[in-house]
Amino acid sequence: EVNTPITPTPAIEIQVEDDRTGMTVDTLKRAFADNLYYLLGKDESWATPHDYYTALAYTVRDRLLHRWINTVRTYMKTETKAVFYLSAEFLMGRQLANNLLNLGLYERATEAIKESGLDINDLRLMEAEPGLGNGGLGRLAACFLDSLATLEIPAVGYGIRYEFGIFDQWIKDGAQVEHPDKWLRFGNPWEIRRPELTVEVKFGGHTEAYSDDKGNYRVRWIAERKVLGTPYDTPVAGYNNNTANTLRLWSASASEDFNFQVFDSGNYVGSVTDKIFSENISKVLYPNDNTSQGKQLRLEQQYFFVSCSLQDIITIHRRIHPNLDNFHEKAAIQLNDTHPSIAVAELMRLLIDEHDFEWDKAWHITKNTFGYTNHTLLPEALERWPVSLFERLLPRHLEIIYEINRRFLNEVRAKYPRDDARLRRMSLIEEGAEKYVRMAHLACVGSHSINGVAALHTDLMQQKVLKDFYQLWPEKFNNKTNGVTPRRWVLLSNPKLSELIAEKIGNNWVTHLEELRQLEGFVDDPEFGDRFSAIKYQNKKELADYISLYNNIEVNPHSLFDIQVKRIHEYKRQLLNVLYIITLYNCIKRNPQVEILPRTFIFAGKAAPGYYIAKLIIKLINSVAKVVNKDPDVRDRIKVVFLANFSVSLGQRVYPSADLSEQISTAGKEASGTGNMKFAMNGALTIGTLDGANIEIREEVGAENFFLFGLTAEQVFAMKSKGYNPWNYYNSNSELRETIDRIASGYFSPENPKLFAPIVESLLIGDEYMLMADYQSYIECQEKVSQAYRDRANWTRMSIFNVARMGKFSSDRTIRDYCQDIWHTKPVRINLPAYKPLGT
Ligand code: T68
Repeated sequence: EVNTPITPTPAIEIQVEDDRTGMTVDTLKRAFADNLYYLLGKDESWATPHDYYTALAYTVRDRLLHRWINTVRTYMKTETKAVFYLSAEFLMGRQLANNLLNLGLYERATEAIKESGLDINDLRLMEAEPGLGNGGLGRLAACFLDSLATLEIPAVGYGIRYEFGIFDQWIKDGAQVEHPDKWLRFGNPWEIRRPELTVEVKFGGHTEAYSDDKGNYRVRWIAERKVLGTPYDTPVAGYNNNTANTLRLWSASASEDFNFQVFDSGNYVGSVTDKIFSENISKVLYPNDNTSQGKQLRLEQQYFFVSCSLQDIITIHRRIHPNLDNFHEKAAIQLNDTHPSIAVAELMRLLIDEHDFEWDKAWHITKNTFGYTNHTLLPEALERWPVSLFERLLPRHLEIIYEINRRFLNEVRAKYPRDDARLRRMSLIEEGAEKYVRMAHLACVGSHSINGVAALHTDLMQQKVLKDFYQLWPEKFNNKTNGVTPRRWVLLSNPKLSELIAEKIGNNWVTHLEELRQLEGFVDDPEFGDRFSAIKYQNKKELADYISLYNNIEVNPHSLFDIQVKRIHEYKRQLLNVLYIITLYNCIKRNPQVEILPRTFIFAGKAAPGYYIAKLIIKLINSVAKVVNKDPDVRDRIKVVFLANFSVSLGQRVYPSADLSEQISTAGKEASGTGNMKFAMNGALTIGTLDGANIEIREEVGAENFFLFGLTAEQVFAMKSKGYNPWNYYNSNSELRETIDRIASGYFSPENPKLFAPIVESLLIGDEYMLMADYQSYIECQEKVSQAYRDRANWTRMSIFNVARMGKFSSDRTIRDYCQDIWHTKPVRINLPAYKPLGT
């Protein structure tokens, strides 16, 4: 069962009613029936729920196509600058309801489906979620596409059409088990394949020097193999406007003529193997977030989609402009982390080798085209590729990178004479037993803008990881604090709250989130407060039903819903949350009569399949749940729930149901966080450290409406440099000692008492993420949370302040800032003429 969103603004109408573009209930109903019959070849005697979903999806897609075609046509006529967002991940979430909402069609489609004897909520659940991302970075790209379309900015998202997205997570005996994500099994009605736009991508081989007919020194790249990239386009509708931008994802296949060469030599098996190698490139999403695995196939994926995309952008440019001289004036290409940073070398190669540019002019265009967004400071996530791998896979690019580096180091040398240490630190090549190409350095040198994703993150980036680059080019650096789209994360996920807000302040907040400030006028209105908290209760009840259905655990919707949903990672410190649960449990075991506030602890999140400790933390959460949930002393006052297979869709249920949002990363480690924003926008209070965007959220909502604890980033660094010893905390804090001893004793794993020893060890030896240091502060802060929740009226007040003051964290604001400071792009209004069929 899913929520019914509201449509607060009247939809823009188009002038002509016909089966494919008409927006009335009757037209929609007829189109739905026709699509079922003619596209799927079914009627009601055969159709499955999935068929009905597909028929409705095609009905919506037709309406989208009309906007899409007009958008593309308008962009081709106007010569304004466009944004090209290159990202290895786009975590789009389900499309049906979001498209209905942005088109202003939700209510009429609901009615049309109802008149067809069906329930739109059943149909919505049939859609497979396109999980083409790991977490924050991929979802940010999706929120950005929504905002770009809503702000009417010409934009294309470029990425990879993975056949298998992020794995399905099952929980078996409390542990994570990965299953392949077969999201395309029943087809994808939202995409359109464009075989005529297929491009070729080369790999391997060697380079040759030659002189052209003017006697110029030139290089040609003789590749060893070629792969084809075919684009699949998905329209991205703006909210309540006529814009439909494009998400263009590339799928890899074998290049036919290349295979024939192998056939001619009689190597049949070799040719088939080669075909499989080619198809492997877009087969599967690498399931790591915030780590770089350094696999050859991953570099192949990166180069594949970058080369396809740049060739495509150049083709688009050349349809409108006579040459590439003004490329950087018409195209702003943003690199979503370093995953697409090979684009710097690839654009240079295309300009010099294929479009006859001289180095300096090509470099000017390249530098002014690219912007680079950094998403992490964690050393294990910084991408570096062995030079030997580069040489084998991209020999021409390695030459170009060496030349970029030679010129760059000359510039550094000129500014900092006799500073060899600095040259070594800044070089694009890391020297050592094995040499590496540093992709962040390539991205910095090849871009005119380098940005972090929250104020603290940008600061630390400038002072630590990219310090030398900041000293050399301070003007390139800027901050763009992340945001999330209020369309999906409030309007679609929390229809009841949206309706209440609309009743009080109208609908403008959906595209101007700062207007939520007007809700502050209602904080002392008891009627508003009651309705606000009744909505939270309703949302919690719905999540309780979900938990009952999928986890077979009964939770009390009157208890405090304390929720931590995000990727499982040591730096995010799900384990600290568990330590608090065990502390509470110990407290109850010591004195079963103790007064404690009823709480439901909810977790969800995937662990990278090769991340041993993260998977063990999942097992620990479930093992603690098993003990706590059934212990009669607990008397149902504490419940622990791990929801399997966290996803965008599950997030849409979870964020609106939270009382408390856990944002407890070690200060300095979480670049921004975006879940923190989704929770607060839906009225959850945050318990958090001064990390990432938490700092700015606290600034906005007010310190009195935020539960702060823990060391600051500065204190973390100072403590580490003095020599941090977690044993001091173990020895001096008896509550902490009991908590750790409880895990170490095997109490939660009687069948294997040593099971969690590696977790205990991670705390007592090194404690990289300083859980021991923050423990006491966290426990005390959680006690304040419990006290605060007892005064329900005041809690609701604080919760309303959170919703009212989250305007800054709309991705519309973020995108406006990117447009103004980095991309220099302006909106293009799309008008929607009546559909005029060919030949009429
Ligand atoms: C996240 N990064 C940041 N990376 O951790 C988060 N990494 O603080 C921030 O809010 C978010 O980006 C958006 O800026 C990621 O999500 C990855 O998923 C990732 C994927 C592949 C390789 C490395």
